[in-house]
Amino acid sequence: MPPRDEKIQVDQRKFEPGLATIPAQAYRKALKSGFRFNLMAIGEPSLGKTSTVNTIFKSEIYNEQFVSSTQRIANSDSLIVQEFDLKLKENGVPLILRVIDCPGYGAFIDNSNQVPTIVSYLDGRHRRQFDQEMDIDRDIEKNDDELVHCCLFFFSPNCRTVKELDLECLKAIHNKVNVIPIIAKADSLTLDERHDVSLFDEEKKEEPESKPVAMRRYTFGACEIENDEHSDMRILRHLMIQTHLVDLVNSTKNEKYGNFREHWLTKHPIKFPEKKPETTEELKKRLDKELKDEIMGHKEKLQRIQADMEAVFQKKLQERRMKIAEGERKLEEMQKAHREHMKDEENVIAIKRK
Ligand SMILES: Nc1nc2c(ncn2[C@@H]2O[C@H](COP(=O)(O)OP(=O)(O)OP(=O)(O)O)[C@@H](O)[C@H]2O)c(=O)[nH]1
Ligand SMILES: [Mg+2]
Repeated sequence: MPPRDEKIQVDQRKFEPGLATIPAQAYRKALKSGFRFNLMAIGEPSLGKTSTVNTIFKSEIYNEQFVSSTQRIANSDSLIVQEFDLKLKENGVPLILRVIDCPGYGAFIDNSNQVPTIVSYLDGRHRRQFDQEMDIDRDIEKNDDELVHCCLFFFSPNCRTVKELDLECLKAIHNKVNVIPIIAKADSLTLDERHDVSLFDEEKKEEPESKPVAMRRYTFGACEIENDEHSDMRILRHLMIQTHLVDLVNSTKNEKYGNFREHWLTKHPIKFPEKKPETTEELKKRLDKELKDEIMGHKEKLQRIQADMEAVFQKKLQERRMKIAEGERKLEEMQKAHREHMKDEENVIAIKRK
């Protein structure tokens, strides 16, 4: 007898049911439904939020509908959460990008209501997701994930320590959204200062030299945005879009939204309507009623069957009667024809006798 393991081993040469096509199927489905990425940017005025998001996606994401912090400060005394959707496509791969900006963050003398505003926005997204899941008519194919998948959090380069407001905000949002901290305008730091706060460490890739390069010119030289020696922009884009976009989306759903869901359900457990236990009398009544209904049902069914059978019988009887009447009519015609024929024959014989 062969050893147990050998018995269940599959011959790899014959084992080709088509598993290799599964990734292609997933790819086709993903292309069809498209991808969604919801990106938030938080930071004090003029730290480069707009410039950074535009540079990451190599597009003019922000348009005239977006309010800058300067406009917000002039027109109001608090922050707003502003969202803007746009469709991007690269080599046939569609992405719906939602940029969520918070113009006015850290811009006022009293910034005390700002963190609650951001938290309530994030909780609102989670709550919406939860309500959609609980909806009896939920459409699971619909790609309208509105959770915030990533937050670029900008720190001012001029501070020795993290500001009170930033700390409060990070504490409040870190378990609601994936946060990527960014030292804004790091090109204004010296090399030593920059080394101390370097966020990413990745292999460098050569860019073709002939391409035009985005850069900032200073009296002392130029800062190339896509050059890893000068800026972490290329590495940030690589991490956020090329290697970890799906991870960010999934971890938001599984961990961040999962936290909210667990917390929410603990606080608001789903209550099913309580049913009072039946008394013996009620049980007897219910069973009697069910029995009566069943007997009535059977009687009605029997009556229907009898009526159907009667109708079929009457129909067949009618057909048979008509057939007999037709036969009689034909027989009469034949007798009549025969009588006439005999009469003719008699006439012919009488004539011959004369
Ligand atoms: N030195 C330097 N300047 C930058 C950088 N990014 C943006 N800037 C400049 O900073 C200024 C403000 O940039 P924005 O991108 O509008 O900043 P923002 O944070 O969106 O500003 P608000 O929306 O008003 O809060 C512009 O003049 C940019 O050119 C950077 O990395 N380094
Ligand atoms: Mg801006």
